[in-house]
Amino acid sequence: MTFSLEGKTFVIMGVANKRSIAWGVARSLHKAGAKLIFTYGKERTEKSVRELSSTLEGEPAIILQCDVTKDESIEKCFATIKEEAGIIHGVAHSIAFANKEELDGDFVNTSREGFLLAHNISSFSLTAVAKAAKEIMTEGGSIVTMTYLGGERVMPNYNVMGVAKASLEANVRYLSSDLGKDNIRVNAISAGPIRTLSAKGVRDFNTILKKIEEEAPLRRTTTPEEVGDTAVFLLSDMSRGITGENIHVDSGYHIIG
Ligand code: NDP
Ligand code: N5H
Repeated sequence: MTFSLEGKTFVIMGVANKRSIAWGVARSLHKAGAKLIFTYGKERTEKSVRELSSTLEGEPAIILQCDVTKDESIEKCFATIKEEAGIIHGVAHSIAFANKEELDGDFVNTSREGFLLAHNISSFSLTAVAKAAKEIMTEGGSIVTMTYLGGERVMPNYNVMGVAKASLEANVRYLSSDLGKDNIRVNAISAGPIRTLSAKGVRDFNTILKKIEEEAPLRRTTTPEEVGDTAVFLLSDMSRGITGENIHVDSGYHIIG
């Protein structure tokens, strides 16, 4: 077994710009020789994904819209992938959303609408994507999603997203139980804080990063490259005995206090 992913095809969902964790995953997968397919949510994201993708050497990647709030969008996207690529060997799901105003103040004030929106995009989307992807992972495969420590512990301001990540982490376990018989593995990476578009506007982000530099066992913050390389491991046969797991790529911060 090696880390080479030559001859394998992976769908990467959630590149918004060069800072996206999904772009870190894309670069690591590309280095390992994999063929990539990108999906984006909003129309306005397409240009950025096309520009980034064109910086990767080799055959141009397939790039498709997949708005995970719409069943038709997911169906159409995976039907096109089947037509254009045949089978796939894995999916990197790097998607989450909550209304900005609910990522501040007291969690108890979360609206029904905001709660459902966060859970729809950040957790249910993994179930819906796994169902569609399963049909074209006929040689077995691996699905990886991104979570955060706020799904296991109460973190200031993470609020409804923490509850959605707890759901996502349980989603990983139930999906891995279902899909194991098809030799499809499902795992999560719990990433340490990284300055991305989603993290923009988070109050005290510098303070959060500084605390990690001071307290995490490795005394440094997490990079998208570190997450990307772990994703390559989870998406490759090197991790063939691992499913339903949540691997923390966070400089070890989760073991502290
Ligand atoms: P980005 O903002 O770069 O990525 C978030 C992505 O979610 C965007 O590409 C966005 O695409 C996509 N998205 C949102 N709504 C939808 C939708 N309806 N359909 C399809 N795509 C959608 O931020 P990150 O890279 O930080 O986030 C990626 C993942 O990593 C998230 O799950 C996040 O919770 C997780 N994570 C992030 C950490 C961090 O510190 N940054 C730490 C731990 C986990 P579009 O705008 O086109 O809709
Ligand atoms: C404890 C914290 C800090 C407080 C909480 C931050 C939560 C962030 C997650 C969500 C995904 C951010 C989000 O939905 C932002 C949107 O409301 C506004 N942004 C957008 O719409 C942009 C344009 C698009 C691209 O974003 C999305 N998501 O579509 C957590 C931090 C220390 C770590 C962190 C930042 C975790 C995480 O899950 O991302």
